Amino acid sequence: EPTNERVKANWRLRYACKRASPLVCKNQPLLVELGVLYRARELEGLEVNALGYERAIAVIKSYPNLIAHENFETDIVHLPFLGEKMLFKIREYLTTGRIQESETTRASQRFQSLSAFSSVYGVGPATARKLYDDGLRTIDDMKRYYDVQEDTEVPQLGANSVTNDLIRKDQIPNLSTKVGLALYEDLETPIPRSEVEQIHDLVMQEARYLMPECISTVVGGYRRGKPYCNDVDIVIGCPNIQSGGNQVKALGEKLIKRLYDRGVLCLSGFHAQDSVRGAHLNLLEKAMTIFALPKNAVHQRVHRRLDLIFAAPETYWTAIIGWTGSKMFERDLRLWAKVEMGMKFDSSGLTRRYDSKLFMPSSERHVFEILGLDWIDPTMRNA
Ligand code: DGT
Ligand code: MG
Repeated sequence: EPTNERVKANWRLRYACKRASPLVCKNQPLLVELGVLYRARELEGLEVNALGYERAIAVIKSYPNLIAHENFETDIVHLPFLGEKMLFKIREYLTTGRIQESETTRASQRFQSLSAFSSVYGVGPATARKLYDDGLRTIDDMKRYYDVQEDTEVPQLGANSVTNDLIRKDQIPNLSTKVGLALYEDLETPIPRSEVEQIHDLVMQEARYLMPECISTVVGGYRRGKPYCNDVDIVIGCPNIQSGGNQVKALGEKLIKRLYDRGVLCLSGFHAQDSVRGAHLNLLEKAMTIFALPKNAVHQRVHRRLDLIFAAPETYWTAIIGWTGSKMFERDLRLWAKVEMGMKFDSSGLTRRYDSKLFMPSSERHVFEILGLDWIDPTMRNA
């Protein structure tokens, strides 16, 4: 059943997890302009300022009508998170069809360079700024700086497992930057839905060989309906897995090994989940990998970032919600759970705060129910 009428009428509310947010909204061109301003602040490390823009963008995404002079005073000035400065920019767009600051920003060398640097796998805004301050301007500058040439050896697909058994944790960032640069063109190429599906099919074919009863959901932007994705995110669950001990991780490691043996992985590392604490210990494991479909596939040999999330039964549904996104939807879901419900929500589980009791939801809908939220279809979670 699709997102209900009540949620569709919720565009005035502050929590993104209570609003319907389509992938593309009526005011998309305005959001593209505001998106530049958001990105510029994020790249400059102005986090509070960036969040303000991110929230404003999310609020406008839920507004069901085209913003016009007729509804500006009646609706827009009353939307949450739109302060004077934001309203000024929207008004500027409304009257001139453009936002001056967005155009200046887009044209600036600094913005272009920082955007390019931070589009490399493993590079965040702080590193990007440092590179710019060191005089670098382009991806080619960056390739020289990191000593990545045309013939730089990228780990070969399937050649040898590069897992955290072999690489020290502190070497991973540098290694991933080098790999990110060596594979820059591949990793920049958007992934069409049909290729996401092929990758999912292949991964699950191998997973079911190890555990016939395991289940999976493709999450991330794919699940929110994006026609092209930047990476592939898959949550894999196993109804019969024991939550104690290391069974979740063991399944993950075995699957990674099989994928190497099939020649479709060239890099992987396991990451401890963000909330590895108390009740959630060993319930969720995440492997970040670089994957390419085999030679005979329709879409072939383009390196793709593939994140595999392995979940014990207790956390399967919260992991799915936590990894479907969007980031703003997730942020407000955590906030709602904490402030309004006295609960703690994250990908690895849903707990009551006063006694840390872990809930065991039986479906994604059940998680929404426990949180006292109306159901929102994944395609309407693009806050
Ligand atoms: P894209 O760029 O096409 O891959 O778009 P998304 O929305 O798939 O973005 P992505 O893959 O970075 O993340 C998917 C969702 O998963 C995102 O909305 C938030 C969540 N997520 C990403 N990284 C982490 C993480 O390290 N821990 C947790 N708990 N959630 C994460
Ligand atoms: Mg993704």
